[in-house]
Amino acid sequence: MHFSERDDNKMLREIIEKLNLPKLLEFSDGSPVKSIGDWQKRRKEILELLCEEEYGVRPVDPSFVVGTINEENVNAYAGKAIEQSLTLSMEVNNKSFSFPLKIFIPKLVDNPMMIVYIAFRPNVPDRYLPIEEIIDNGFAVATFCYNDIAADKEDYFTGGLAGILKKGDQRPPNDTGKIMMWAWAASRVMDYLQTRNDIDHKNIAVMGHSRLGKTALVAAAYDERFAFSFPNDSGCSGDAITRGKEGEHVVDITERFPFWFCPNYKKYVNREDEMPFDQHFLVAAIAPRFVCAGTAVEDKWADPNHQYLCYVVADEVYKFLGKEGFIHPDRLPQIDDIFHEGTLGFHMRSGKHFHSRYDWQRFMDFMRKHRISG
Ligand code: GTR
Repeated sequence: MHFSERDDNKMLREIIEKLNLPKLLEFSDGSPVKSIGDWQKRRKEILELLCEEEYGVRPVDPSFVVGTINEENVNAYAGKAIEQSLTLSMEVNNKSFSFPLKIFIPKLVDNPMMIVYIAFRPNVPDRYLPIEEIIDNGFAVATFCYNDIAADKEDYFTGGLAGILKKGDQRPPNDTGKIMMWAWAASRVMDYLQTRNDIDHKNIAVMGHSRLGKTALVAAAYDERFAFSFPNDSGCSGDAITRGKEGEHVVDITERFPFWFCPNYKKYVNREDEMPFDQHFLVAAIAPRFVCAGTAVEDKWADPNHQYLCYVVADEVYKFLGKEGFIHPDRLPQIDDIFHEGTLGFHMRSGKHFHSRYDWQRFMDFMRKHRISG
């Protein structure tokens, strides 16, 4: 499926021009990005900016991560899968930190592609994680519960990783927010996965829904070992362009969930036009790797139109790097749209905010289609 209007995109360009977005291929001092080397520097600049202004400083990588298998069922799901319960242990700030991880490996497939799923709840299966269906599709899964990293509530950064990183009573302006902590934990799972020989290391994805879709984007932006990112219904502060969007804004999200972000993000409450970034910076920082988004037509709080526009705009960097980028028609998304041809993918399903099996099927389709060989 190719769209002849693709290079023109007149209608979408008009919408985007009005948003007056900060430029991707221009350094913060105004000089242009002219080469791949320039882009690598620009990417660093973008990642630092997002740390400073939105998600907070990224914690340092631990010097080691050890995975201990506590329980194993080699005949799980009617004998189709190996199921393991593990503990990942590491040292952060000279203190030990550990969290539980579950791994599912399909037995009938050699070298399965792997999805790191950042979960709301520790139990598997879960309404967002239909594990048997995923196994039957030949994918391996590694999953952890975000609350085991840092609690998703205002606990004044006293527990878990947040407690270990805490610097004092007053949060510094660029203090690490919890989205960044959950994303950092996905990288620790990646550290551990490097030590296994039963998965396809070239095709490891990170996936999450909603606040954890935001997290899946941050995880892939800061860790180039993730070949794919699948943000589902990630919306505000995830994959939706903030300027001019419907539904949730910086004012809403920072009021209800200040602990997801660094304190600096609050500066932009009702001043979003002054942000030196927008969410296309986050998606572009993943280039040239794959990102495929799930959206829902009734999820107005996230705003599927502005999610779509984010990929339309981030496409510029993918093209600059010689990739296909986002292949789409010159119009806003419609119900049942699936755009999977390019490096950036997108679907919009019927219904509300939810991580449905339909979303899972589309993400698995995308990963099969773009599997990196060798
Ligand atoms: C909402 C929040 C959204 C989204 C959602 C979720 O309350 O405003 O940004 O993250 O929670 O995670 O389900």
